[in-house]
Amino acid sequence: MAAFSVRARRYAAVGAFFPLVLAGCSSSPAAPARSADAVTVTDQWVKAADSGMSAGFGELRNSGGAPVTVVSATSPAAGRLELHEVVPDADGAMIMRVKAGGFAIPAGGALTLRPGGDHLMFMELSAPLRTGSTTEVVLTFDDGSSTSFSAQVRDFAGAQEEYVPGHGA
Ligand SMILES: [Cu+2]
Repeated sequence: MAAFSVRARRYAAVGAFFPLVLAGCSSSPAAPARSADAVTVTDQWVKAADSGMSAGFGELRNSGGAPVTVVSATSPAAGRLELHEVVPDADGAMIMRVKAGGFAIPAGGALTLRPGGDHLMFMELSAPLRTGSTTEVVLTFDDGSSTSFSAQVRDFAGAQEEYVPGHGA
């Protein structure tokens, strides 16, 4: 009777051990990293505008070991955001359009959003973007993760490329 009791306690101890092992696995380094956790945004700003469209810029740095892609963006300042590139049209004039496939950031690399290059296009501004104010932006990646940042609104006379809707989408 006494021997049986000892064995029963030993089984109970083994049973209690397994859930701890499983819990440990779920947080192991082999678990896939979220794109949003690998990306930091610096030098971010948005061009001041009274209505219509504006554009956002900054540096997106990917500290991860795998490439990541921004596939969409939102901001309370605009009805919608588009991911734009600037390219020459058939006549050599610089135009902007939706960047097919989104913004890819190489592993360990960076993508600079700047006037005359890739940028976040603010469409259908919900209110004037006043110099010195800030606005929130959320970037969503192709793995479904997202990161947000606050961008300062600045005066800027450039970034007047003609918009060609429907291209590159
Ligand atoms: Cu644009």
